[in-house]
Amino acid sequence: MLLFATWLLLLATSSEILAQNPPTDRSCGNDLSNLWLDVVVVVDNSIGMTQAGLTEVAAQIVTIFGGGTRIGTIAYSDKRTVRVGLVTYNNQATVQADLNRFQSADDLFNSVFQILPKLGASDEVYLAKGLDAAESVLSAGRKNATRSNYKQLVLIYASDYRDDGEEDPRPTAERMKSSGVSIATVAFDQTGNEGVVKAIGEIASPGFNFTNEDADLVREIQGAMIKTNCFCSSLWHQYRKEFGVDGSPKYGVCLKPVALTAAWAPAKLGCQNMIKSGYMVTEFDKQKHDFVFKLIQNDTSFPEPYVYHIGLSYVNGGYFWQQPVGHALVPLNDSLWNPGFPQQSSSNTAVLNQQAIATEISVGWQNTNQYTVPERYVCEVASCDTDTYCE
Ligand SMILES: *[C@@H]1O[C@H](CO)[C@@H](O)[C@H](O)[C@H]1NC(C)=O
Ligand SMILES: *[C@@H]1O[C@H](CO)[C@@H](O)[C@H](O)[C@H]1NC(C)=O
Ligand SMILES: *[C@@H]1O[C@H](CO)[C@@H](O)[C@H](O)[C@H]1NC(C)=O
Ligand SMILES: CC(=O)N[C@H]1CO[C@H](CO)[C@@H](O)[C@@H]1O
Repeated sequence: MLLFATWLLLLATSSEILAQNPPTDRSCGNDLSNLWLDVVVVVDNSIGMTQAGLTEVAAQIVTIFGGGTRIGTIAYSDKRTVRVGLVTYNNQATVQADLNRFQSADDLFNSVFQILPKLGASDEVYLAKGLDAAESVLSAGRKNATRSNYKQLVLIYASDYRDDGEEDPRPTAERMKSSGVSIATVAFDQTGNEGVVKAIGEIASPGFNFTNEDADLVREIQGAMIKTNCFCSSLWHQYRKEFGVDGSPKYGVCLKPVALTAAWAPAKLGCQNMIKSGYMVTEFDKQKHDFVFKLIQNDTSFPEPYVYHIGLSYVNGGYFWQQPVGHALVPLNDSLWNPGFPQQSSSNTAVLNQQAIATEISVGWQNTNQYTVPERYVCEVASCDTDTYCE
C-alpha cells in the first residue's frame, strides 16, 4: 500500500514536471563568443557627428565586440570567427580597414580608438557613399568564395540622410538586402530631427533600425548580430512566429518539405540522411502546425488534398516526437488529431497530417501504417547559428 502510494506520488510529480514544461521549438543560438559573421561598420565622421560623438561610437563598437567574440581568422582553430571591416564617410567614403585587417579583439579596439575620433573635414554627408564602400569591402572579402557560408552584416552609424539623385542610398541598400546582407542602422540624432531618424531607419533590415537614444543599444546591436547569424542552409525554410513575415521572430529551426513520397519509416530515415542531425518535423504546438501547413500550401509540389507525414509515432505506450539521432524522443503534449483519431491499432503507429474537412482548408493528425502508406513529408534540423557552424 505504501509502495503504491509512493508510486502514485512519483507518477504525479513526473507528470507535473512534464506538464509544466511543454516542449518548445529551439531558439537561435545566442553565444556571442561563438559568433561567425562578416561585419562592416560604416561610420559617419562628418562635422555634425562631433568628436565626442565619434568617441562614443568607438567605445560602443569596442563594447559590441567585447563579449568574447573571436575577431579575425588567423589565431583560431574554431571556424566561428568574426571579421570586422571599417568604413568612414562624409562627402566621400574611406575604407579604413578591409575584412582581413583586424586579427584580434585588442587589435580592433586599439585601431578603432585611433581611427574613429578624427573628424572628417566636411559637413556634407552622403550615406550612399558609405554604403557603396561597405558593399565593395564585403565583395573584396568574398574573393575566391572566401567565407561564402558566412552571413554578412553592415552596421551604419549615421547623423544625417539625403537621397537626391546619385546620392540615394536606397538602391544599394535594396540590392544588398536582396542578396542576403543584413543592414542595421543607428541614427545618431544630435538635433532631434525625426524625419532624418526615420529615413535612416528605412534602409535597415526589419527590426534592425536603432537610434543612439535607445536605452539598450549595445544589446540591440548584439541581438541583430545573433539574429543575422541564425539562418538555414539553402533549400531549407526558417521557422518563424509568422509565416512569410520577414521581420517576424526566428526560431533556431529549419524546415524542408519533401515532395517525393515514402512510407513513414523510410521517410524518417530520409530526414536523418538528408542532413546531419536531421529528423522528421515536430509540431509541438498549433503555431508550428499552422506554419508547416502554410509552408506546404505555398509549395506547388504538394497537391490537394494535403497529406504529409510528420515526426510523430506511437512508441512503448505513448506518442512521441522525433529528435536528432542519439537524442531522447519528446512526449506528445498538444494534440491536433482529426475527429475520430488516434484509432486504436497495433499496426497504425505512424502519424500524418491529413486534410479532412472539405469545407475548410486545414489539416489534422491521423495515425497510419508505418510501412505501407507512401506520402510526402517534412524534415527538420537545427539552424546554423552560434551553436552550430555550417560549412
Ligand atoms: C584567388 O585565387 C587566385 C587563383 O587561385 C589567387 O591567385 C589569388 O591570390 C586568390 N585571391 C585571394 C584574395 O585569395
Ligand atoms: C523602426 O521601424 C519600425 C517599423 O517601421 C518603427 O515602428 C519604429 O519606430 C522604428 N524605430 C526607430 C528607432 O526608428
Ligand atoms: C512561396 O513560394 C514562392 C514560390 O516558390 C517563393 O518565392 C516564396 O518565397 C514562398 N514564400 C515563403 C514565405 O516562403
Ligand atoms: C495534452 C497535454 O498534455 N497538454 C498539456 C501541455 O502542456 C500544458 C502546459 O503545461 C498543459 O497545460 C497541457 O495540459
